[in-house]
Amino acid sequence: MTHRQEPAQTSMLRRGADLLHRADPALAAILDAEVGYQAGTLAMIASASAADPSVLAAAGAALSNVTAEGYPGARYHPGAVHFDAVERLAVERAKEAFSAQYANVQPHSCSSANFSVLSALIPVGGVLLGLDLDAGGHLTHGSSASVTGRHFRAVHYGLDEHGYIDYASVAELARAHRPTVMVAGASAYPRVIDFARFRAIADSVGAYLLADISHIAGLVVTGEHPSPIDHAHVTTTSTYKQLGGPRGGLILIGREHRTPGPDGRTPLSRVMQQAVFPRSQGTPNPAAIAAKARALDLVTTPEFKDTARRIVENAGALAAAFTTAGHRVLTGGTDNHMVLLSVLHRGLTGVIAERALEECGILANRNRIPGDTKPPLVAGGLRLGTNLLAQRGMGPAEMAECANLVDTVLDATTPDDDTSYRLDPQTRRYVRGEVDELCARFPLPFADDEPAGECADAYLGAPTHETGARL
Ligand code: DSN
Repeated sequence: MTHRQEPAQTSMLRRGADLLHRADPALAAILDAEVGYQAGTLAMIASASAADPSVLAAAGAALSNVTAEGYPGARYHPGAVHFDAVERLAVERAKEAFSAQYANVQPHSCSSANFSVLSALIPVGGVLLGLDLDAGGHLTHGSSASVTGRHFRAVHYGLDEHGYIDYASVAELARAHRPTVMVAGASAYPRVIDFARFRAIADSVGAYLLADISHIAGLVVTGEHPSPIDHAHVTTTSTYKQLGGPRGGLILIGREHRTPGPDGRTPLSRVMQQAVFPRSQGTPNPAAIAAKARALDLVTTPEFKDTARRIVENAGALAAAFTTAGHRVLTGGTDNHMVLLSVLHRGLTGVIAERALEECGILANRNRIPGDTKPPLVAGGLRLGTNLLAQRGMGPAEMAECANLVDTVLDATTPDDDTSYRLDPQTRRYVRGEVDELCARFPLPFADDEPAGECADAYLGAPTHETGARL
């Protein structure tokens, strides 16, 4: 009889986990507590989702030990035979998932992907047109706090009086400043982005269009949001947000893959290969690329499509429940996974709302909103997302419960100034109990049978900031 052996990678991961517990119990205890914390926390962080355990296992692969600059078949080191196969698989899956003609799976994040793309297309001092950070843009879209706002002359468009992207002003700014690249994409924008309209504006001034779909990539893959792939010259995304992958980024190109780059000759696909390696990155992360390959397989499943549909449905229900409860929902609703509230209208600041909710086991982050008078670390808005709620299997009915819990906490929070506050202890206990019950009723898909919210709290003590403390 043949003895059935445990596969080598599985055995290594199991031995690694055992060794970690024996050799470094302090670290292992924190990592275990995190699993319990995630299981027992109602996370409504718009940029988060839960990676499938098979994605996490791939991210821990022995492949991590491989050093191999370059691309499959053209490496600068020997010993990349399996890494070549993995990277080719990841590229094929990325192309298939997004119906793209070109994919680069090496960027360590979408920030680094954006920097690679922008620095390949725009000369130093050239013009970049992107959404303003306060209007929901991203640091890497030309913020003065980012290298993209220092190497390039960044011009920013904003929102109209209803909170929607002001396309007329995008066209006007494009005409006035003649950008080399326009960026269509956002970190805090709850409405559909009209990539075709952006492309028409880009064409009218001869600009390249970069679409950054980090927040909505899962909706794009499943058709819940229109795809930019054939509208934009280049598309970038994170892999850890809605795609449920590892920390990392992708660069994708659709029908423009043969379009010449800035030198008028080299096709954009080749420009992007060089833009990542050697221009902005050295060694890629082979295990992260394996994990991307795994996640990119999962995003084509019917289960993922169903979750994406529920993400959008839930966000609509959440926005409606907040509106009914008297909150000011920016744009009056949402088309994607995100709901933005102005908590200034409830006499609170974003940081106070964030911290009071965190005390009760609810995670949503402060966010600056259009016309915000508060500094970035304080902010006047709260950004919530439904990715994890949908992954837990919650539907519209539970969104009313979630909105009610958030509303209850905010109502029981009394600010002393912009950053310190008092939260009624009875409300804290009540909401924490409701959160525990909700999390137990709708466990994370990867959770085991032991939700450990309170015990995680007990191990780690208070959150990393002091409760109610000043910034
Ligand atoms: N950290 C991301 C977000 O929260 O939107 C942006 O990169």
